[in-house]
Amino acid sequence: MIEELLRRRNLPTLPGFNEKSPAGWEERRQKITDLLARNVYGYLPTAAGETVWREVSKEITAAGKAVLRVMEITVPLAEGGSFSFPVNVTVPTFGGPDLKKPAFVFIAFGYPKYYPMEELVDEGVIIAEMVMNSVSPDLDDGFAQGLGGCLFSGAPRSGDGAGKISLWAFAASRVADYLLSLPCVDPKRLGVAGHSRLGKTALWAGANDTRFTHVFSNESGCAGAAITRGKTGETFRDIYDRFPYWFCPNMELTARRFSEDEAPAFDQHFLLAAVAPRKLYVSSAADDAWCDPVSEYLCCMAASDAWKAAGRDGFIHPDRLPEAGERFAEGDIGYHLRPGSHFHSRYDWVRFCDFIKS
Ligand code: GTR
Repeated sequence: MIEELLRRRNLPTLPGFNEKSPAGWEERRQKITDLLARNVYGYLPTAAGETVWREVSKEITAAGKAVLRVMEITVPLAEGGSFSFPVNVTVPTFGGPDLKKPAFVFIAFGYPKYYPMEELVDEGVIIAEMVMNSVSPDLDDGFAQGLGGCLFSGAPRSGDGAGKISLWAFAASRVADYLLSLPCVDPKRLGVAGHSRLGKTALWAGANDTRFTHVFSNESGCAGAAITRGKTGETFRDIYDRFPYWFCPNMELTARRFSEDEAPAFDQHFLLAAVAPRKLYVSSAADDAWCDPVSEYLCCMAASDAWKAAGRDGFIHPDRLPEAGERFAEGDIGYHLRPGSHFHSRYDWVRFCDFIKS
């Protein structure tokens, strides 16, 4: 029954899956990220050298259970000059500074309501919180401020020039550069996580940087973890009309083609597949009609082929749609449908922690 729902979406096949002797997965994965960079998000900027950092401040936090360090991260840019931004790194103190712990790069709005810090400390995970507006403001600034200003100086971008999602994803990788230098970070459990527009960003960061071993999308919906073909709620047209600066200029044509029934030869399961064979977690909320949880669930099913081709389990799920409150996380793709509305709740975070720790 559920396969039939997916068939009706008429999705394009992942690159190489129809060929007799397809190239290796990494080559096909690269093809996928190229396609998405050219048509949706734009290419990430290029670093001209190693990331460096310095400690700005340090304090004990979470009732003495963790250390919070504010770090300033600096990356030299291929365009010349360098760009710096702050990141708040919370490290639980139990087990000492050398006990390897799972770590998340959390690409954040900066609202504390989306981040139950003390609970995460109790889960024993490290959180490096990077706030989107300190990398590039979430507004149509003509790419004149922040990282965008360093790259484009307000000049028009090329068709595949980085949108804000690519700028935020690039910064997430620079935070990973720092985390991977710490003896307390377990490089086999390095996550990247975000909610909504930043869930889209987390997926795109995971597609571009294979050092992220676990990729977490919370209610990312349109241009995130939801299939575009047959999607209800927000469409590519809606999102591009309101937030053109999240994407590359070529997204204009992509949005038009999706709305005129000339859909391009990709869909969002390509984005999820670009995480394979690493671990992926997609969370939806039952009342989040704008995101469309059904299209997120079907997208996980469609992407699962990329894991299966590598001899892995992919997405293990029942032959039906999920009920609110259900979670399927035995395979390489974890999924839950939280009761309630669009939010990055404690419920979601606790399940992210279970997944990265399992
Ligand atoms: C909405 C946007 C969604 C989602 C959301 C958010 O307005 O249309 O795609 O990204 O914002 O980020 O909160």
